[in-house]
Amino acid sequence: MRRMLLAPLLWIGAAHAGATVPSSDAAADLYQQHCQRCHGANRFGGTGPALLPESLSRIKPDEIRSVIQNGRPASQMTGYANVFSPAQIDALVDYLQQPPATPPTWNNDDIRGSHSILADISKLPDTPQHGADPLNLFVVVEAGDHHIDILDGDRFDVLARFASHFAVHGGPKFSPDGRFVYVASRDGWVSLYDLHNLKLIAEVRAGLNTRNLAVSKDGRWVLVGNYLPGNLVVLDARDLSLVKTIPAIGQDGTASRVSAVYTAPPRDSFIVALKDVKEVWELSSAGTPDFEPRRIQAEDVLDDFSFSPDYKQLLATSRKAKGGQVIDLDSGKVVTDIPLPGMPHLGSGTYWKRNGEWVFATPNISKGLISVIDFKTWKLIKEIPTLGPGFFMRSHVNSRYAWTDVFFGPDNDAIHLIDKQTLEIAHTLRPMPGKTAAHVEFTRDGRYLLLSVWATDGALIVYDSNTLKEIKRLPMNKPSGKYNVGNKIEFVEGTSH
Ligand code: DHE
Repeated sequence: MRRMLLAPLLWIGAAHAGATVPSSDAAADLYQQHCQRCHGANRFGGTGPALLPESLSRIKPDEIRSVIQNGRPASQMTGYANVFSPAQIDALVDYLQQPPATPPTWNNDDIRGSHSILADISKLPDTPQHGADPLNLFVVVEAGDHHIDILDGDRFDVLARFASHFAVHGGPKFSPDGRFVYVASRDGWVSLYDLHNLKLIAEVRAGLNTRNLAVSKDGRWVLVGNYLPGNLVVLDARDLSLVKTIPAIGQDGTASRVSAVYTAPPRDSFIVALKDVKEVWELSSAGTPDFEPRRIQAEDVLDDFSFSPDYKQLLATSRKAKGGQVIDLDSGKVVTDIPLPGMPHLGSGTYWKRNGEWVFATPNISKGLISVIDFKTWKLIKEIPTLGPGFFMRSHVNSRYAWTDVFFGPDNDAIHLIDKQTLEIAHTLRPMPGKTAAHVEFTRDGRYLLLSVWATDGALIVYDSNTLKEIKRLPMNKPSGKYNVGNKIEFVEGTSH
């Protein structure tokens, strides 16, 4: 709406600007009018990535121009070709490659200075105070107004709602007993929330532009992966105090951003994907860890990855390579390439058993198809055409179907239910016609599932997973991800890890 109101004014500006090349000040003004809402006033990043020479250095100016003109398929970035004149776009491309007025730094003192303890855990009861099943709670991110809801997974009532930091992205992670949840926002804030007492415990800003976080197997450490500064930040999981920062620097000295961090419970380690150097890192979290990375050479840089069910291999994806690679964590070797033609939002793929064998399936964010891959042979079993590219796919061991969205295009209100054995689309639902339907998560027993209608006047819809009947509809403001405590702490089949 905001953009539509401004557009006519900009057309006048564009015609005017056509004669002369806009100055750097004019580009800075355009940035503040149109870009800062997502990319941050200082260009340090927000919902969108940081737009700084450091983060853009590997991208050619023509590519930056094309993204401003046409948008970016795998993200929320839309095209501005009808808003800016070509000269204005050129000026913006140039502006974004210049250092910002305020240099982007975030050091250990900044992290410590941002840390606050909001409640004294030692004075809080250590049993659930809400009467609901603590392992069947849901943490629901309401992206529209930056809030988080805690939902009773049996009655589907909201038990608590609190403000999050700007643009929570990626799955919140839990302590092994399910009492604490750790939430990261794109602007670097990490929050610690007590699900027994429904209280915020602590917060810290671990970076300027954060990718995601992981919690160690024993629940002692939180590892945060940052784009800006390109580093890993180790926090004490009890209160989010800073333990250590580890710059993401490749063996040859090249500085990198961190794409993603995950915990690998059977290995008692963290696995780290690096975005600018061809390395995967493993950091042991066993005993008293020193957090020194073991470096594994990859064939390409990694945007993200999924684990095989036994956590021995990574299915890694790279936007540049337009495909995937399988990396064996024990041998530290790349095993093979895998056909993933449409840039999956990989952490959101899922796996299940078909004819007794594990299969992996993922939507692709730039192609309307689901890739189904055999975990043993790494061969493509099937590409299932869908009504459009999607972000997420979820299932449960007790569900016949894997649910997957059509996030992009005219059919973004559709949800496909893929039969896990026949690999055919068994049903297509349209929960709220005309509004994006996306991201489901099952209750702990798999009997029900919660689906997001991703709109300002959206909703969280509860379905019976067998009859597919709607059980309840809770109005919500752009509900995005939702996470079941029991499913997450048990790392169950069908959900994200
Ligand atoms: Fe995500 C998870 C990366 C765009 C919503 N997304 C993740 C994770 C990664 C990732 C690495 C896993 C983190 C974890 O769970 O610990 N996402 C990326 C991208 O690289 C990409 C394509 C571009 C970018 O903007 O960074 C991207 N993601 C989006 C969106 O545009 C979405 C739809 C809206 C938003 O919030 O920005 C989006 N991503 C999500 C959600 C999850 C997620 C809801 C958690 C899924 C889950 O079930 O665990």
